[in-house]
Amino acid sequence: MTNTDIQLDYRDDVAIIRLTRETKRNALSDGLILALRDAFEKMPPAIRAAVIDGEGPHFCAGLDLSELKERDAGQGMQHSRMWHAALELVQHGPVPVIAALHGAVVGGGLELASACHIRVADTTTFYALPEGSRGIFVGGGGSVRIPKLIGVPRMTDMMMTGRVYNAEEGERAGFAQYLVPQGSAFDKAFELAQRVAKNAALTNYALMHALSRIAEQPADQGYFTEALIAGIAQSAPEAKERVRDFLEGRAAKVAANV
Ligand code: 1HE
Repeated sequence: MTNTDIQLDYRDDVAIIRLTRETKRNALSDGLILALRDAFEKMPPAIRAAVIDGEGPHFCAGLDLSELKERDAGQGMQHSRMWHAALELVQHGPVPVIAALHGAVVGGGLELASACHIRVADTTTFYALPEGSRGIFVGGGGSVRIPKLIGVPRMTDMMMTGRVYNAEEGERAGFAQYLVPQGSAFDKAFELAQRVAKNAALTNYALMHALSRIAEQPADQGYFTEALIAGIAQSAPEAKERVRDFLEGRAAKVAANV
C-alpha cells in the first residue's frame, strides 16, 4: 500500500513502514499519523514484526509545523489525543516494532521512535526536543515515554536548553539499543525484525503488553502480573514444543557473543 505519506510493504512476515515525506524531512502531518494508525490497525495476521524507517537523510523532523494553525485549546487537546491513539497502536498493537533511525530524530519523531520496542540508530542520528524553543510542548506521548528511556532530568534539559544528543551520546543515554555504521540502520532493524518474528507469538505479545505495564505497577502487583503471564506463556503448546526441542537437542543453545 502506498499513500503520499507512508509506504507499506510486506517482506515475508515483516511489515516495512517507510515515512515518505522526504521533502519535508518526514514531518508528521495529520495524514501521516492517521496512515500509521491504519497500518497497525489493519496489520494482516500473518505479519509478526514491523520496521519503521524514514526516506532520505532524516528519520523524522517531528510535527508538521505548517499544520499548527489556529487551534483552540480543545482542538489542541483532541489533536494530541489523536497522536496518542496512533502511537498506542505502535507500542501496544499487534506486532513488535523496530525503528531504523538516522539523521534527525526530533520532536514528534522522537516520540514516534520512543513508542517502538527496539531502536537501531546509525552514526548520523541526532536527537532533540525543539518544542521548548518553539513555545510548545510534547503531545505525542513523549512526556510519558521519553523519561522511561533517559529519565526526567535529561528530558527537562533537552527541552529547556535545546540540547542535541549525537548518535553515540544517544546510545549511552538510552535512546537506542543498537548503534550501527552510517547507512546500515534499516538492514540491522530488518535483521532484528526477522529474528523477533520467529519468537512464539504469545511471547512477543507478553513482552509488548506486559513489560511496560508491569513497570507501572507497585512491586507486589508486578510480581503477581508476572506470575499470571508466566503461567499463560508456559501453558501454550508452542512453548512446550520449543522446550522439548531444546531438551531433545534440536534447538540452538545460547552462545557467547565473541
Ligand atoms: C518542516 C519541518 C517540520 C522541516 N514541519 N516543515 N520539529 C522541529 O522543530 C524541527 C524542524 N526541522 C529542522 O530543524 C530541520 O528541518 C531538520 C534538522 C530536521 C533538517 O534540516 P535540513 O537542513 O536537512 O532541512 P530543511 O531545509 O530545514 O527542511 C526542508 C524542508 O522541510 C523545508 O521546507 P522548504 O519549503 O523550505 O523546502 C522545511 O521548512 C521543511 N520542514 N521540518 C514542517 N517539522 C505531537 S507534538 C510534537 C511537537 C513537535 O514535534 S515540535 C518539533 C517540530
